[in-house]
Amino acid sequence: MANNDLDQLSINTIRTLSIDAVQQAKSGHPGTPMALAPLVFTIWNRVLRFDPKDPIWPNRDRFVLSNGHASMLLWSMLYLTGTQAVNAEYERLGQPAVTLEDIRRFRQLDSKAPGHPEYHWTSGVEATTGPLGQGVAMSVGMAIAEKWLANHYNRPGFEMFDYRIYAIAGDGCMMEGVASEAASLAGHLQLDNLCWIYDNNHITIEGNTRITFTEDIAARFLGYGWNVLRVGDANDIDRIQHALTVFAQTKDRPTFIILDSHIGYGAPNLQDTAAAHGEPLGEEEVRLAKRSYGWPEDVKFFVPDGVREHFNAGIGARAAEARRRWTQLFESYRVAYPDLASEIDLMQSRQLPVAWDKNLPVFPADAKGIAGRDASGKVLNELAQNIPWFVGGSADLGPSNRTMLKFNGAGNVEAASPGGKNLHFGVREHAMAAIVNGLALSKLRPFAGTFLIFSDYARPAIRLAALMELPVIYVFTHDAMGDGEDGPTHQPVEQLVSLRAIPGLVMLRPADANEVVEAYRYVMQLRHKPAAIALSRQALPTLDRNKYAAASGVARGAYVLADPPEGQPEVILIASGSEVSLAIDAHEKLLREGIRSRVVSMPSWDIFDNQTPEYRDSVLAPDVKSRVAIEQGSVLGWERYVGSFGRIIGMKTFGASAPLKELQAKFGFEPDRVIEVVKELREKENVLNLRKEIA
Ligand SMILES: Cc1ncc(C[n+]2csc(CCOP(=O)(O)OP(=O)(O)O)c2C)c(N)n1
Ligand SMILES: [Mg+2]
Repeated sequence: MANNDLDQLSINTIRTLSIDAVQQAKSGHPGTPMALAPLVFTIWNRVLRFDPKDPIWPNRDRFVLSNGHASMLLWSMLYLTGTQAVNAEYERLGQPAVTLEDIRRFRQLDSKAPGHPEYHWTSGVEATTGPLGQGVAMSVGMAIAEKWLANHYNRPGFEMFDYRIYAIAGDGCMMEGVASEAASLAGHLQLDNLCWIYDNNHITIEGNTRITFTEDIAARFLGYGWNVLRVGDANDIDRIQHALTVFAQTKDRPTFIILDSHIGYGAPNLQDTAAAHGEPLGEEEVRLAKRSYGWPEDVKFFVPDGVREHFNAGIGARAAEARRRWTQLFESYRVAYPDLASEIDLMQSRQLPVAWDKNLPVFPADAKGIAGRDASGKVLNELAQNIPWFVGGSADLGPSNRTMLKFNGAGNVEAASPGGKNLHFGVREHAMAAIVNGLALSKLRPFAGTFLIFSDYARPAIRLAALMELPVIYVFTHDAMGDGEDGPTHQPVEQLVSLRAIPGLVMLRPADANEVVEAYRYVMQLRHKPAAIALSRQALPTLDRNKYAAASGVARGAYVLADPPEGQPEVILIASGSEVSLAIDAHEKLLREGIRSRVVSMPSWDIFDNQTPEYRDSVLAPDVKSRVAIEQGSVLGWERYVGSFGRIIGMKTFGASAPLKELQAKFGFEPDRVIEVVKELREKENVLNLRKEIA
């Protein structure tokens, strides 16, 4: 068969696999795979340097399906190219990433072809997508990472990194704000390794985009500093290939290709309608669509002879050769630059170099103390010197978040110096969080800073980091009312509990400078989890660790910081962050009054919840009912530690604009208030005990 015919046969295989899978699942999105099959075919079989035999080869091109609802495009490609599976330890498993059986079971439990692309679940998926806008925003992080890697590791004659990033997106992605934030930064950084292809089909769920989306998108991207191309016919694979060639030759600008397409292409009654977007075509329309492709009408999941071979001869052969040459080159690189090569090895498996925690500070006891953010700044500056690929920055709050890396040679990531360590995200929290996901997907170890209150602006991408199991670190300063005069707009209330609610996100709120160090020590060793560290703006006393327990207790989520000198505790005070030293003050006063209190520092709920029941009971002694939790955040959730008998000193309203001292008084974050509550609890317990005795 002529190559042209094989091209068309392959494209129609992608289309019909997608149609059949959606029909079988009785749910899904057939229209966009039908329209974009030629695009995806062209990228994969003619251009993409992705070796199906090794989907984690470091110098592979990246393909991101930002319109994740069109996931059948990806499942078709992974199946047809015979992409191999790898596990979380980055070992090849000798089995396919996606089988035809998975496609038959599209969207069913345990199928490797789920509703949307899921990184970590299906090999060959470069990023989890589906929440629109996230994929394209992450692709900017991937492009920054490629530039960083090339700048850092390439040497004359050794182009170890020179890959490109392709992202496909629809109207939805283009309407989402995060795409604009990310595109603006990509233009500024002149990321010429990045290509977005926009599926201009004029259709979203509610109908034609004339009701919502009529901007001049070409002008918009020209304004961002991108090269803008147009391909007027999504079925013209030679034009598509030509545009991709222009992209490859374009320097100093990312490329934006506007591709005019017809959603539901080939379905005579549904093409160009919103009905083709998100529901099965229906048996009759499936038949008609197949007829229009010249396809057997009643055969399902049909893969004609020659199609898989065609992919083998295209992407398979091309990428295998590229990987072979790269692997050979890397062997010589290993001899010429052993240190750099071993760095690449380590980062690829998300490991840390030896002595990664060298020179971490130890803070002496100090009643005046130091702010959480200042301690964090010192730790970040040590870690970044010990771990070459530890990079990060803030959304324009660096001086305030103390996230600036200030040592000699730290440098800034800029178009002319992409190998710097300080990223300046601008006032773009959402893109920042998506971009650090892209960096982490590229195996850099990133951190991102802003005020805790603005974690709300980044939340969709934080959630995806957790879902993707990426070891991203969020440095959230101004974690409570320390922001005083800035008022309720800047004072977090519900942020801590809402971040704690994200499955898999490790949330830490250290109590003093040494807990900050221990928090980072714990977090840095995570390979498959993101972590957020909430840090104070104001100075917190550095606790005397000779008098109180060691800060290494942070690694267990909560620990007994102080106990009565003798006898069992009768009251437990549980606190996090800035409220721990307040609890200690209350504890010392209580002891003087003859009340035996224990203070538990609880920087992290989720780490504590994962300890053994024995350990948890040793901290929160089950027979002590009088418990008080103290945290400058929403009271929601603390019941689980204080029980129905205990009390919570926290926030039930927004804060207020005033100096911190006045706010502490107004909202009850003072030792005397704690003591008052403890006494009420003791009273209540005595009454109950009396009643029990009488009964
Ligand atoms: C952030 C977000 N909001 C809403 C949705 C629900 N949703 C899925 S697809 C879609 C319409 C997308 O239109 P477009 O990107 O043009 O896709 P097409 O139908 O053209 O494939 C919407 C609103 C989503 N997935 N993510
Ligand atoms: Mg659309």
